[in-house]
Amino acid sequence: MQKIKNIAVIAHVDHGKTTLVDQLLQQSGTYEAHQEVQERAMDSDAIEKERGITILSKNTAITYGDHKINIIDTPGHADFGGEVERVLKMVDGVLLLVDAQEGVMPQTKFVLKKAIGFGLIPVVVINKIDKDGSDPDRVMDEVFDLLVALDANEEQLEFPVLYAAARDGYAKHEMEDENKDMVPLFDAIIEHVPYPQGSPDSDTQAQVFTLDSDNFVGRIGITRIFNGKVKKGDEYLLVKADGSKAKSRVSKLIGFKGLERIDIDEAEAGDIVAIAGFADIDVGDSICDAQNPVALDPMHVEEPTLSVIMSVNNGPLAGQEGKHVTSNKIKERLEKEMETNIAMRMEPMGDASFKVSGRGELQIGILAENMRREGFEFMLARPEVVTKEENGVKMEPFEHLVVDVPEEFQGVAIEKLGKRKANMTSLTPMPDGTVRLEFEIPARGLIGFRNEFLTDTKGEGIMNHSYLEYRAYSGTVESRTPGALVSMDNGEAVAFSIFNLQARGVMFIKPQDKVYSGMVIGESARPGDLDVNPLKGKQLTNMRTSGADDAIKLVVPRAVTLESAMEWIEDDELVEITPESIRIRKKSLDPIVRKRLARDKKNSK
Ligand SMILES: Nc1nc2c(ncn2[C@@H]2O[C@H](COP(=O)(O)OP(=O)(O)OP(=O)(O)O)[C@@H](O)[C@H]2O)c(=O)[nH]1
Ligand SMILES: [Mg+2]
Repeated sequence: MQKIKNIAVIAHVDHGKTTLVDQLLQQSGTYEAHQEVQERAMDSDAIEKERGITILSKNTAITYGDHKINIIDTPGHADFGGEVERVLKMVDGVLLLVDAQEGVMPQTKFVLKKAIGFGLIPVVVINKIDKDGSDPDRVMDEVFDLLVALDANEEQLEFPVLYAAARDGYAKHEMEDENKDMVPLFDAIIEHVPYPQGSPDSDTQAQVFTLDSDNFVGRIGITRIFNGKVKKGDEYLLVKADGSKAKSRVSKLIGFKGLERIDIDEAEAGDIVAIAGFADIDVGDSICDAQNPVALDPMHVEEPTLSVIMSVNNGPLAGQEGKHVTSNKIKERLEKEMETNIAMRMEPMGDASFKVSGRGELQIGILAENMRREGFEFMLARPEVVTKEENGVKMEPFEHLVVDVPEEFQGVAIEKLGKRKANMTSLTPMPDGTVRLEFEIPARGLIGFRNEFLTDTKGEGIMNHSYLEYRAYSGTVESRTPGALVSMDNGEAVAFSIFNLQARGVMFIKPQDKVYSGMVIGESARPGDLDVNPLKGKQLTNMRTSGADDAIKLVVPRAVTLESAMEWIEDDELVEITPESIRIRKKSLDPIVRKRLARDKKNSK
């Protein structure tokens, strides 16, 4: 039997997980000398590459000496925390990375809490020790305190620690040691991560933790084998979470080797392999011995906390830029997404709209971004938190928020967060002159906060949050103060009028952009919406002749991105998304209807 170690790499976003996996791949000798590992090789998806973040967890396998090490790289962003939770059940150890400067962050807490809960002993890697502001001793203390706070047992508190610069390819036991290679980390994995339990001679039990698909063989389940063997061509019983069962043959068995996948005939307890041949295989399903099936516990995945209504684009520019615009097409696409993305939900709402729920704006934003790249057009409404009722009490999700701000902005950050019902739990001056503030805040209070926070801190503030728990509903939370500049006409925006409107606020459009009546073209400097005309102005020919107009200087408009728009909009606004444009509009395009609604709202207050 092969000696196997199964590990997951976990950390807060950007602390260097994927970079570390690159180095482990490179230095394990899994590759021939001439093969080069691409930077962040595991981030294989287009959006992952572009944004430099991991969205889906992925696995690879390396050989080190006489060991096979299965490594699962996980996403660090809080919205994808559900992925991490699933993965932890599949491994026998974790590498917990912590940035030697940033230290323990919200998602460090989230993932470590889960790992401790599963009884895993973390191999702690203080990473990025090459950074100027790094302070490995302080960070090490933070990790220790966190483990104590999480009720880690004595064995877990004896965790091994390494100091590393993943990017530069070295890890070491003591800061004084030489910067050499990853050998100390490899050795720590072999020494501290337990061997898989289970026996190859027992009845087969395997569990699916990720899905994949292949044009030739269909759905593929990436599984961890806990007991027995899985052989190509043999028949097994697939047991689903709801208890339903289906027998089928393994049509293809795939093993992992570095970034390659290889066809294999057999795999046994302790290993991670990909299995094809089960038509409706899903995450959490068990693959069991056909004669003596004993299913594994279904996986617990935390429920979505945020939802947004997606609807057919019905604005005046609808259908001009996208290929797929109908409600049927959107429904089909969403249904397909829900098959593989188990952390998300979709519910048709009638009148050509759908409620899409997930763990955060980024998760929903990435689905929307993928859809627009595939040629879809649609609209999104303002995200809402998913509330629930417990013993007759209305509950809402709370987040753990950490903001790092230069000292001079501490006051404004605390004040603004207070209005959003945040409760400060700690204030720590950092060595670099910034202050680290920690809060517990209803997730509702965070919607739209990022923009405001960046403005208030002149772009110098950093904020990070991750899901905490459901708590009692905390009443009204303040939202966006500035009103919208709303176009009152259809056509192409004119430079001269944009120039005049600049004094009224921040523009979202540039000359020649298509606009329509009811479209939001900027953020007003004051509260309350303002109807404006971006088409009015002198003809271009006049502009050139007039000396005064030559001085027209247009400020660069604020870029409207999918996520910034989702954060910015209010209840009576929508984001219009097409393959080419992101526009913001009022729900009601008719100015008279809007006035009436605004009046009703005022009267009801
Ligand atoms: N200075 C320094 N930078 C590093 C080191 N390791 C990684 N980085 C950089 O940190 C950034 C994030 O690295 P990733 O490997 O993508 O981090 P990650 O933890 O996988 O990020 P997510 O998957 O999005 O959570 C990249 O720009 C890396 O080049 C290091 O040892 N030192
Ligand atoms: Mg990554």
